[in-house]
Amino acid sequence: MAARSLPRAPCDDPSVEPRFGLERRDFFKIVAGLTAAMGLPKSAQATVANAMQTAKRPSVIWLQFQECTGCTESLLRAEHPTLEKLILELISLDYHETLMAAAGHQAEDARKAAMAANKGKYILVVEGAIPTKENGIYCKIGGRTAIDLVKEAAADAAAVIAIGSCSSWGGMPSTTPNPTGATALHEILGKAVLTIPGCPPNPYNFLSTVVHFLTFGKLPDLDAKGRPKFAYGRLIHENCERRAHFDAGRFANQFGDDGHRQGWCLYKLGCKGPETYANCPQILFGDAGTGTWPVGTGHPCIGCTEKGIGFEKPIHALAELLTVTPPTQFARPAESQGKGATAASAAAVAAVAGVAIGIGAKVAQNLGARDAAEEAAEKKSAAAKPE
Ligand code: FSX
Ligand code: SF4
Ligand code: F3S
Repeated sequence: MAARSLPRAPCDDPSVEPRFGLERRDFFKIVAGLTAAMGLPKSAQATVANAMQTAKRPSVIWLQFQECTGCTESLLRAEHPTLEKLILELISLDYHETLMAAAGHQAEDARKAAMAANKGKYILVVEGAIPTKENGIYCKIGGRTAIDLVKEAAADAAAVIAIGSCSSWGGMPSTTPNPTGATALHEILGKAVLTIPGCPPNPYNFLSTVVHFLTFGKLPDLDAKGRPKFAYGRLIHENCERRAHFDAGRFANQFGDDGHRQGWCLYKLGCKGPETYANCPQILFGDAGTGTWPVGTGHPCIGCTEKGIGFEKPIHALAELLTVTPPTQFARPAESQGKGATAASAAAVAAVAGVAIGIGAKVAQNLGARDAAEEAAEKKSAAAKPE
């Protein structure tokens, strides 16, 4: 029987990164990934690595209101333990209802103590929407409304992060008819906050945001909706592995049909990738390898990061094509497969040769006229030939 070596404590080995219990090689692989995910140049890797190893862990107070705890679950139940470990080593999670052992008055005291001990310095993370109808009675903790609790906690926070779509823009609880008046965090606070939408959000984007904060002492650049540009700057459609099929006009028309089985584009099944900003195809989910994101598994993106799309727009409804590229670069999504050339496809072919639509159609027309003229000439000469 082969001898089994006993596992060593990580810190016994000088080649091991002490803070995270990782081999240095693995640690630097993660640093390289995070640096790239934040859109920073390779030269920033050393600074990022240094901050991750030495920066003081910021205190984080995490509140949960109208939600399904999916944000927390996605953070803690990564297939591979590295992500969760990294996050918990980088921050000091001083209050989190799902994770703490305390309950009742003890939990209330723990929140107040954590806020007092880190006054003005803690990061407030809010998961879940905040109900506002009937003065907020639909979500109360310890006898106080979510509105009251979140305003109190935000007053002394150094930074406020809305994690998940519920907190970022209202998410699932805010969908029509929104019986509880579920509202986004920024509307309750009356000021902009950093948002990490997604239902659930990708924990890698939370980790990158924290690492950015530790490395540069400030939050990353945000878009108009408060989302880190490094994570939400591009449409899913721009980075989708099925994009070549879209461009070539190869679509799944039904779940389980030939196109679906072959991994073709899911646009006609209602994929919202063309109108949804997120980095899902680049960073994937669950740290479990390739294909681990909705479209990768064969399901259309439902636009879970986008207000007005996720949970509002029917799953089968066609997405608006937002990408600013010449329209003739698009395939003919409205055309059914297997049909012969149409005016649109003739124009698309002409556009590939760099010709504008109008001229393209003219070229196609001229080609047709030339063919007809050649055919007539051939017939004429054949008829003129002696028997
Ligand atoms: Fe659930 Fe979070 Fe969705 Fe909402 O994620 S995964 S309903 S965004 O607040 O817990
Ligand atoms: Fe990918 Fe959806 Fe765009 Fe098709 S429509 S390329 S599946 S993002
Ligand atoms: Fe959500 Fe679409 Fe990404 S459904 S997880 S934004 S692929």
